[in-house]
Amino acid sequence: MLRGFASLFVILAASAAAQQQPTAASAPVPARAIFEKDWVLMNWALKFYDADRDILLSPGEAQAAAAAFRTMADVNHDGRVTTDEYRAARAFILARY
Ligand SMILES: [Ca+2]
Ligand SMILES: [Ca+2]
Repeated sequence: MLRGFASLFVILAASAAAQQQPTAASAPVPARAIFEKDWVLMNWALKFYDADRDILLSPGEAQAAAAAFRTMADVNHDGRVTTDEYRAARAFILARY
């Protein structure tokens, strides 16, 4: 479980870094990966970001959802989602949605 969080953190950090570069579209880690690892986030992403309602997260939909999740989770606005921030955001989603 901790390993899962650790790799998620790496993915989130990598996505955040990629977003600040003009080549974000060719980022090696798909935003979708963070949702495929966690059904809570996946359900939330599908509920709010599955724009065409096909119950699949396209790369564009996943990117929008990942960006929204980062904004929600990064409470101290340092551009990174720590394990604690990730856990808090997941708990918030689980409780609220
Ligand atoms: Ca879709
Ligand atoms: Ca942060």
